[in-house]
Amino acid sequence: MPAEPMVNSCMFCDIVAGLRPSTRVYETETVLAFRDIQPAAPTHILIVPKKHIARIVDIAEDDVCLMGELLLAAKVVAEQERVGDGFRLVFNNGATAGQSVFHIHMHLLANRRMGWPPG
Ligand code: DGP
Repeated sequence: MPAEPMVNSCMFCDIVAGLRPSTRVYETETVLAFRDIQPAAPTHILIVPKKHIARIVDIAEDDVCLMGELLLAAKVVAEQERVGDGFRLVFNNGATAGQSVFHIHMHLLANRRMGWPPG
């Protein structure tokens, strides 16, 4: 059984392609950031590679730069949102960890108190 859905049924691929509406906050050639539709914090932004990769465990060596670009995008978005002093970045990998959309996405959460350990 495949571990990931078909690319042509991926909702984040659709967002990247502009086929599904989203509130975009930042974009480069390789990365897109948009507001989460179900915010878990006053500031909740998803940062995704434009390339379809289902899960962190599916990253290949060729993707190392791209994953760094996600972090660089997080820095820029945090500055844009004026939350540079305090934000949390989260990747959920796999349904057991709470991943519900199988296109890698980094959650940027801010503007509320963060507990530790995370739930
Ligand atoms: P995760 O559970 O880690 O896979 O996070 C998926 C997130 O994606 C979740 O916080 C809700 C968000 N989400 C799901 N569908 C859409 C959508 O169509 N648009 C936007 N902007 N966010 C979505």
